[in-house]
Amino acid sequence: MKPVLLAFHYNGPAGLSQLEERFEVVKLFHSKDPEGDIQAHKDNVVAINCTVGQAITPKIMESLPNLEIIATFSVGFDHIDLEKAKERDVRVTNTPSVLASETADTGMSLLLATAKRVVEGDMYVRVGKWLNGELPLGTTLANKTIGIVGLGDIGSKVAKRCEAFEMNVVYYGPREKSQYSYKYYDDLIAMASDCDYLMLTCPGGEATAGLVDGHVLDALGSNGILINIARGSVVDESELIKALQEGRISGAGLDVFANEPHVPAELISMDNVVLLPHIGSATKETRTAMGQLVIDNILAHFDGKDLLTKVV
Ligand code: 8YV
Repeated sequence: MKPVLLAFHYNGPAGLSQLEERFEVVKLFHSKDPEGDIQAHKDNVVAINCTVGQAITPKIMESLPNLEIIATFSVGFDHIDLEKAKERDVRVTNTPSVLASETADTGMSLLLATAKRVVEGDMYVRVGKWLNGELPLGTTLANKTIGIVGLGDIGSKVAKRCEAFEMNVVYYGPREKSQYSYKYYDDLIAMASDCDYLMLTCPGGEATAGLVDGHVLDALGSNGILINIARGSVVDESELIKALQEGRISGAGLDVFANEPHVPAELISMDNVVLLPHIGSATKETRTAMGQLVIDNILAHFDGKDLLTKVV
């Protein structure tokens, strides 16, 4: 009998067939009764494959006595209880570097689209408004200051792209990174008040929950634009809505939300906001590379090799 892999996430036909060579794959992504399926296989489950939004709770881990590894199809791991994983000696892996450039590109798409009113402009042409006059002016990127919140894998790729756009790059995070010459702030409000644009690229989870509140938005100011490609939880969403409604910031480009896939009606109704359905890493090439990295981590673990991208 093959050991069982609980697949919360569908890793495509090629990924599935690689996994099926080694495991009995329980396809929870198809299941009408995921709880029942987990219970039916619980003693044989050795691996979990999951992604963002699929909470791997202490309760799930406790119900799987032989679980050895959780491999998430994401760089973020705020949906996995790491304390419980450590306590139970369960490995956790993610997919960091393979998606960094892609996600940075999504951040730049949102930055350009919001500042230069690209989506609004497209609609302007389609509904025939151009016939009656010009679209209101956008905002320049060159020579403006962008503050990056979290200069990690993705944030540093955003910084490089912003340099190519002739922007002045500064950053905020838990510590200064000596390998970069960008100006570092240990105070987010101070940084926001020096910035035209704020781009969030930090991890989600408790440490960053509500980091961008009304005070940070006020510091960014009425000409400022917020871009979020991190997690919805990093921003106090109701404060963001208020700040946009009251003109205390100028606009926002958002790929992530507090309660995905639900997006507040207030945001949907605003012209100065560009909304994306969490597509930071969503290209065929990048998703294929992420899927392969998930599998390679799982196989490395069961072959007794070092994990490629270990979280714990
Ligand atoms: C998801 C993401 O992996 O990597 C992350 O942390 O948020 C995304 O790239 C993707 O949405 C698949 O669920």
